[in-house]
Amino acid sequence: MSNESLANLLKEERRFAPPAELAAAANVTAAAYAQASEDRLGFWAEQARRLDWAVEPTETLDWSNPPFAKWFADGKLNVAYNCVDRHVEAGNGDRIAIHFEGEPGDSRSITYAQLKDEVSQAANALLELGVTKGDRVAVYLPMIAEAVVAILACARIGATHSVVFGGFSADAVASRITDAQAKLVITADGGYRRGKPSALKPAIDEALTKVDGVEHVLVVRRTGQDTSWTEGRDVWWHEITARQSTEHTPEAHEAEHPLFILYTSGTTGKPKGILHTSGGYLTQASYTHHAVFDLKPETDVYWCTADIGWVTGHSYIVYGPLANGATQVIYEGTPDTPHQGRFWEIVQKYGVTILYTAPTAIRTFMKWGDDIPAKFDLSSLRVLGSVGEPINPEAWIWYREHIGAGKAPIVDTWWQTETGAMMISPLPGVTETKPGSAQRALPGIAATVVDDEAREVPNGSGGYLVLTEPWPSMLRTIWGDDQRYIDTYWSRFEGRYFAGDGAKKDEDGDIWLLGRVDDVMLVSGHNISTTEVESALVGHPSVAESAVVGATDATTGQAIVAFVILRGTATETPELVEELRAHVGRTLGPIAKPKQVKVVGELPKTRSGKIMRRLLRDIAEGREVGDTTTLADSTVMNLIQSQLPPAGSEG
Ligand code: 6R9
Repeated sequence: MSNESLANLLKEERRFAPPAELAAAANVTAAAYAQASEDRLGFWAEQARRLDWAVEPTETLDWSNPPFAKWFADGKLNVAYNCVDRHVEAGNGDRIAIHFEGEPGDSRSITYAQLKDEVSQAANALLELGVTKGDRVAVYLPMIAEAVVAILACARIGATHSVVFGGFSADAVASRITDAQAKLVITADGGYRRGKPSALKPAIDEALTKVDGVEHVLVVRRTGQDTSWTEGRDVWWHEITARQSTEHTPEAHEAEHPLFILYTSGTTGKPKGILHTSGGYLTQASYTHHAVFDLKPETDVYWCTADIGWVTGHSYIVYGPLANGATQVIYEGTPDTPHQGRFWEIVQKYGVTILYTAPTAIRTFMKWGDDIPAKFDLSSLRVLGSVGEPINPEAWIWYREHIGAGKAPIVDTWWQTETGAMMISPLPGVTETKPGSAQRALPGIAATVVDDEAREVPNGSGGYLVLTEPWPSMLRTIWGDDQRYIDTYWSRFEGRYFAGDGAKKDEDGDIWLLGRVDDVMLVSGHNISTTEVESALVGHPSVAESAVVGATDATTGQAIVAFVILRGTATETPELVEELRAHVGRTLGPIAKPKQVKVVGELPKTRSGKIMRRLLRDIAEGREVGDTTTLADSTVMNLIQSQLPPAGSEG
């Protein structure tokens, strides 16, 4: 089944050569692959020179105690200096670092010189509040410029930040603060979402009734809403920063100094505190941002639509772009406030040239209709990125045609919180792209697909994605739990990093991601990937989105249950449900035909847009729905359940 279905996926495959103009002036050419494969460590040592080091490293990789890596270990640098000060010193202080666009329509443009002053003041404020190098600071903020300033201020003084999604509940925040033993929390009164102020501080107040050790809460005033106040503990950001000097001398920190902890989005299991350090992380974040987006800092306007609380916000809003001196847009709100063209209005307003977003957003835009982006001038866009999930070929083609004017190359970037930066992706000036494939490991990165016995699979076959060599921005451990780090990532296949994703290599050796292995279904002895069935369903003109799970079945082991959201014009009928089942059967083969197709209005997703199939499995198997703390919208599960007949009454 698996090879056959891949062949089906590829049957209608189209390939797109890089635009000649882009290729001719590309930051990175095909030569990079050859250079890196001849001397991988030499290649990364050269990339490390993209940064300004206070003490240049002489060592590249120390892998004497695997899986605990040290990169550039005898070097010293200040990450915030690299992201801000050095651009000012190079004469680019007047360049815009951040165009902030608030949801209500307020906006503010911040130059690198201003950013340097604000980061220095915030760093001085943290010092005044008793935060020192090695302390942990929790950050719980909306998508506002102060989030970037707060993160860089921590980096500057060597405090390790732990950013927690603004959408997480008090309990989720409390457990993360406790695990990291944070000394200070930076939050805001609230932020704007869907046209109204949404409070943040009450979740911190509640969380702090459950944890010890937090001395101060630094509060950014964003919405001006009423905010309860604990005298002596709470401090207004604007008051304390205003009285600080704009001078702060950045100290050089060791390359392996802990930069941040980020708890994984947690579609399954107890959250893991992923630890990233400084020099190797910044090297790869900077290099990949330069190579994969072909960033020209003098002329490009870059926009990553991720939330700052997700690793994409860390590596591709804060560290990568700012290390590279980029001008970028940060948008606070939702894509449909006040109207469904808000993203395209922002692209037009700022002349965005590089856009980085997620497949879930692209499918939503498809659902809203082609006429919406068509109303705006998107001609500035020259590179389009995708991240977070496999992008199905239909969404890929739509993105290219309706957003990229049929010209802009799409870079489908595979990576994880754990990898810190991009690992598998096309290069926009080099790769002939294939809709739906992340294609090949970036220069300096070693990835392959193996079977159960850790044997590399031949082209045209599927298995598990593994990384076979250490890389500079790799996680160093799970905070406080080295054994769990070993067990989770390095025990499944001896000496190799197990990513937890299924993948296939096509006849050219290009990699196609197939979703989390926990989600793979076993139907009558056949492995079937949720991604492939979902992709087939979304290929039907009536389907906007879908999520597929395997539910325990007495006859087949697991049976395929598909949840679908219909497109605006389609209505649910027994004939349509039958037609969708038949459509999957025709596309992938009869074995992949869903046993049930359930039409729903919404799908449960994390704030970063990943479908929480675990919760759908609970529904499909008639169980009580499990832990929903990482869900973006906690009402979704009730909505889905109310739309469906009780379990057991059908199929
Ligand atoms: C950056 C990020 C990691 C998981 C990863 C995989 C999925 C991310 C993808 C992709 C297919 C892509 N994923 N990018 N799958 N193609 N381009 O998303 O980090 O939140 O830790 O999630 O996301 O399953 O293992 P994180």
